[in-house]
Amino acid sequence: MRRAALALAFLGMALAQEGHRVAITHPGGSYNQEVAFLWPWVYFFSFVIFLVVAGSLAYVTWKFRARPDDTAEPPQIHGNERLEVLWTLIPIFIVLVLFGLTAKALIQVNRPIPGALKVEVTGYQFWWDFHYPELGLRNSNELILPLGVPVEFTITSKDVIHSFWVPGLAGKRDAIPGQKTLIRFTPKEPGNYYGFCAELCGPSHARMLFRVLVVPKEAFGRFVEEAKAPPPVADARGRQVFQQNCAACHGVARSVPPAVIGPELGLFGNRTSLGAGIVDHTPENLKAWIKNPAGMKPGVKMPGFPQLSEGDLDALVRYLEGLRVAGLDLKALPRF
Ligand code: HEC
Ligand SMILES: [Cu+2]
Repeated sequence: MRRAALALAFLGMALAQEGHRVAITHPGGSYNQEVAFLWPWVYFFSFVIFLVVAGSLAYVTWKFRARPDDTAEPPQIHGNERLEVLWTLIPIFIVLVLFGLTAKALIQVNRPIPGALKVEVTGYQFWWDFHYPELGLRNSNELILPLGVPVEFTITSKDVIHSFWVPGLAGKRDAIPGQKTLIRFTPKEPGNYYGFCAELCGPSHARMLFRVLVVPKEAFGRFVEEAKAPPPVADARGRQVFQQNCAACHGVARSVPPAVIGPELGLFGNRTSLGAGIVDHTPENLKAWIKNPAGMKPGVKMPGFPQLSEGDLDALVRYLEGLRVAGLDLKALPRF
């Protein structure tokens, strides 16, 4: 009995955590703050309408129920002008109030913000690329943002339609090949936010995740400065293995190479996740990924490397883990 209660409690906690991860009411950013403001109004009017409609229906059904001594047809009533005017005017009023509030929120979230940090988001089957054109900086699958600084995202895709969605921060935006879509928001709470692809895009659509790491402004400034340096070489042999097997698809320059096929790995050592957010970043998961990515992600566009010797694999992992900037502890962030 106590065990069952404990299991239930854990389940509740797990659900609460999961719920929080995808909570669009979590006002982690300016966009969601507007949405969170709209919700109580919509709920309020919906509740009042529900009470009035369901209440009158219940009342009328009970009051005019058939009685044993009913023989003739009851009096037939056709139309009631006062009532009809009333039930036209009240909904019009409600619609106008909701329209006004929604228009205000829409204008607010779509207003261009001068001096906003620009980020170009590109969706690929099945991963995400993030480029800061003004900073000459590029990272994949994990997007690092400064707290309290407005950001303007330009979103596109290299293959099929994807959709960029971080429920804890803002609404969805489609990533459409050959087109650019826009979304703007200011992160208001530091943390590790979960992002999703919200448009069915192939066998691993559900495994096309990403993370948004909102860090204090000073930490972001340091990160940008440190990331300008060429990536360190933690293991010379590992680097050689990388050049021979991986460099055709993966860049490590932390900037935009001309033609990329796979995620930028120049900041890979700082990632909290692996395989576009699907598993935690550990050396074991990394080895399993390199040997057989398709085992973790069906339809993945990276070949496996089962032929690498244990020694080469270890060296490669050391090299990849070394591709990081110091002084950026992303694992300590609260998770939303
Ligand atoms: C043919 C191109 C190609 C080659 C060669 C290749 N990869 Fe990849 N790699 C990809 C693609 C595409 C992805 C993204 C897969 C996904 O998440 O859907 C990827 C993802 C990764 C990731 C996960 C990155 C992240 O942020 O989660 C790592 C790590 C990685 N590759 C390492 C390697 C290593 C090490 C090698 C060499 C042994 C290698 N890759 C060779 C195309 C390639
Ligand atoms: Cu997708």
